[in-house]
Amino acid sequence: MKIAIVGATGLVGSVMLKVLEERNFPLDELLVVASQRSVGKELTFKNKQIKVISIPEAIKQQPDIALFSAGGSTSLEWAPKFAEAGVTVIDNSSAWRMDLEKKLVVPEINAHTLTKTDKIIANPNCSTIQMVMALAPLHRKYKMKRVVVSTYQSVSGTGIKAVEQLENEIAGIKGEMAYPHPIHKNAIPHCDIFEENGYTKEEMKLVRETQKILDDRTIAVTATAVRIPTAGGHSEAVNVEFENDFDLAEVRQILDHTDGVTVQDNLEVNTYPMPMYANGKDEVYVGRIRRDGSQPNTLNLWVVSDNLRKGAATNTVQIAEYLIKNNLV
Ligand code: A2P
Ligand code: 11C
Repeated sequence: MKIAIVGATGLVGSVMLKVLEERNFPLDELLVVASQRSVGKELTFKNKQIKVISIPEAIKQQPDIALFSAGGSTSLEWAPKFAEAGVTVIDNSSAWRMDLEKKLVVPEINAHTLTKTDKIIANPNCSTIQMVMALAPLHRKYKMKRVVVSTYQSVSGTGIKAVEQLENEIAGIKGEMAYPHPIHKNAIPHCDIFEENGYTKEEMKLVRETQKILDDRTIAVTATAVRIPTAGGHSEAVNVEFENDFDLAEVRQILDHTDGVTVQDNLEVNTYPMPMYANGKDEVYVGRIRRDGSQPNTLNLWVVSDNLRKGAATNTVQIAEYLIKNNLV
């Protein structure tokens, strides 16, 4: 397999390199691709130096799969050109997620819908992936009616500039601002741009992408997305109302048996998921599992995952692994 990473010098791109290195991925050749300003720069992969190439050069070299994480406008412009050249694109931007012709895939949930004709496959938003990983198995059993989610999102979700803003503020250095406000010692209820309805785009991704991945437009979702000064992962307080009643022990058992989900929930020893410990891991951690006593059939969960790994790079690589394993490229 010849794989290209488009956006290989970026935050997610560099995690894609790491994830490919760690897994037993069937790789014969890796192309690392970025903007013109990075062409010729060298990146390390499996102790070897690989030179960054441009997008047109990458198309010429005809990879089997291109993993894109170079922003929405690059995806909109270039993903169709790769697809026309016969390359399967797995795109981590928001460009194609809600396109009716494109699949939005979390492998543990809906990879079985993929076929050979899917040439541009969308990777969901990080905060959606971790939430649906925890909710999908419960939805199958109890049928979800409504989800109320509040997120506590890492600065790494915004990109390198935001990580630097936090580091500069901690060090007392004046630098470029990625956010309209300081993030150190702060919580900013504003992730991505505002839409006309007063919600942010990040909040609406949680609504629309959840319905698309679970293939159920009847699930009501409402979200508040907040940026906090952490770097290790996103956290989410999820309140979910089901059509059918549940048993808490059974909920734990279902989550315990879900691939990619780890339950961390032992109050006696103060065990619950936290971004500091999710950092660098591929799992989605679920804890604080408890019944919402204010209305019937309703559950509260706390869900944490490394947004750059399962929320982005790992999920993308898992889609590629699925395609290869099932002869879909
Ligand atoms: P470069 O490093 O050359 O700017 P991040 O998400 O961390 O901001 O990274 C974005 C990634 O997308 C980087 O690898 C960046 O490359 C790449 N990128 C941005 N714009 C383009 C473009 N027009 N063509 C190719 N790659 C791009
Ligand atoms: C954040 N979820 O944390 C965003 C980052 O739509 O892929 C990823 C944006 C996206 O700000």
